[in-house]
Amino acid sequence: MNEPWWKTAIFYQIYPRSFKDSNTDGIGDLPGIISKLDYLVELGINALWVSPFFKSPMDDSGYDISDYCDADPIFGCFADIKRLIDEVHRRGIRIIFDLVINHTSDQHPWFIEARSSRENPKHDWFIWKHRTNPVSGKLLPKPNNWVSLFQFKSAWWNNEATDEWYLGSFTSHQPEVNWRNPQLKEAMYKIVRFWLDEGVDGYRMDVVNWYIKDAQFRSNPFSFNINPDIFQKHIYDRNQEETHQICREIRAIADQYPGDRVLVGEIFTQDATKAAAYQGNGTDELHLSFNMEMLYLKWNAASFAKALEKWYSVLPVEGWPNLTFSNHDQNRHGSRFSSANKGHQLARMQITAMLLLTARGTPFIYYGEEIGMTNTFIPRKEMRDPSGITFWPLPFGRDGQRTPMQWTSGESAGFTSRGAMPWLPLNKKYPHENVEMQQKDPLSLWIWYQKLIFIRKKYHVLQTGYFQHLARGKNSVVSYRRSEILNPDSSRIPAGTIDCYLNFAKKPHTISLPSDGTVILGNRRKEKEILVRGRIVLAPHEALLVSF
Ligand code: TEU
Ligand code: CA
Repeated sequence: MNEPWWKTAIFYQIYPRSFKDSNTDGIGDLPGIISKLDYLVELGINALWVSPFFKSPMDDSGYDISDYCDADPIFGCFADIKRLIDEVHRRGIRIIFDLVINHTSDQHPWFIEARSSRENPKHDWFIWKHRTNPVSGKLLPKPNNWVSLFQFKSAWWNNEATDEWYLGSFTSHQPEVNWRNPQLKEAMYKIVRFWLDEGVDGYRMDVVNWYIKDAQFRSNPFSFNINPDIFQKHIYDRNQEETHQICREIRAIADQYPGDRVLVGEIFTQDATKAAAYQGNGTDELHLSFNMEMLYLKWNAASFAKALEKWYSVLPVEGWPNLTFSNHDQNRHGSRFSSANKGHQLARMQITAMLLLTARGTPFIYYGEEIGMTNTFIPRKEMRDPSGITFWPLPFGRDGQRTPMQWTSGESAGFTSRGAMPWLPLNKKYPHENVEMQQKDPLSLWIWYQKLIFIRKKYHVLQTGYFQHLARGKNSVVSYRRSEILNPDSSRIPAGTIDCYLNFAKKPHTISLPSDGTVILGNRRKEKEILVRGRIVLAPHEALLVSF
């Protein structure tokens, strides 16, 4: 089989501030990540996406970069980055970095230069509008109604030195670059090449669909949707056609390198069709694109099935799906799918893990989901995320899903050393929800993830086999078949086929097994148990994987 590695890989997202602190300042860092690579090997992970660790004033926890080619001192130094790449590769793991090129930090030298005068050669590298009428000197109205996502006011910010506004759609500290300027483009492409030259296996690309803005800067029409649209239909500040050209150009750069470098786009929209569009014809734009719809699902079998079906149907024929339920921006699915009943809580996490790791598409695990981490309540005075502070007391802050990894039941959950203060409060549940305890408990979620990961690696059909829906959420059951043959006939199931049955409800449900099978993994049945064809009663919240 000659599949590129990223089709069969199991990704794990690390948020560097929160993974492991190595030097007692309470902030996770690169040496900390390196010290936990063997942990990831044990779990079975073979690809990493590391959120930004580059030089940054941290106005958006590192998604505001002031030097793309070096580490921020709080995370380590350049040599640590090189060591991370080497250590990861030595273990047969791939690694992708976060490419944040829709905007820079306002402390980036490019912006400092650009804002100094209208004549500066880099002035046009950012997006500007006149602030006052050149004749009367009177203040002009804001150019349009575009809003900054994390400050919830106009996205146009004052620059005294040039008497202009610049555009910053996240915070005022994240000026948007002008992708229509050829020199800016070249400078960004140099950065793209920089880490590829250093051996990185690809990029997760931040807010790809925001790169290009409407040339006429028209105002967006009104929308009723607050999150993520903040009351606007983003037809002029997002998803502009020219963005696809940039994707093609970056793809062409990646393709010049050996070893199947991968581009994974964050397409910030809940519209799967748009997410798929950034894979172009399946060979000319991004290799993978996140479908954010999966991060907003409620605990409902029909909506899971519908979202999956939609995702598979909108991708280009040569495109490839990826699946994820949590990231650093959205509430952890341990909380989104929470249940008051503790038994159900574990089962729900088992069900989503089984779906993530047995459906078709490259899985992305967010650090801590393997132990069922949930969101942490963050009091106002301990908030770090600008959006949390802006919208408080509305619950739009993102700190709650970024709290330190829970390694042990000891002091500071083993995240930092004795006496050090973690940068965000620890989740109070850590004394009984942590890696150390769960690794010893054969019935824990950690062991469940580990088993699923090894199962996915063992059975090739789970990686690249066809996907056929059986029950699309009817009676709260999602079930599907993975097979090397397209839509096999239920009366003649080819050997090597695997079925997955997931009961989302707290009541049992009877299904019909097409043929005698063997339990590969189940949360209500023993492994290797033989199941006879015909009626089978799925227990409440049962997750069952059967091979034929
Ligand atoms: O995210 C895009 C983004 O703005 C949303 O995911 C947002 O965080 C969400 O609506 C909140 O509910 C990317 C990064 O992933 C995010 O961390 C950055 O803050 C943002 O871009 C700016 O770089
Ligand atoms: Ca540290």
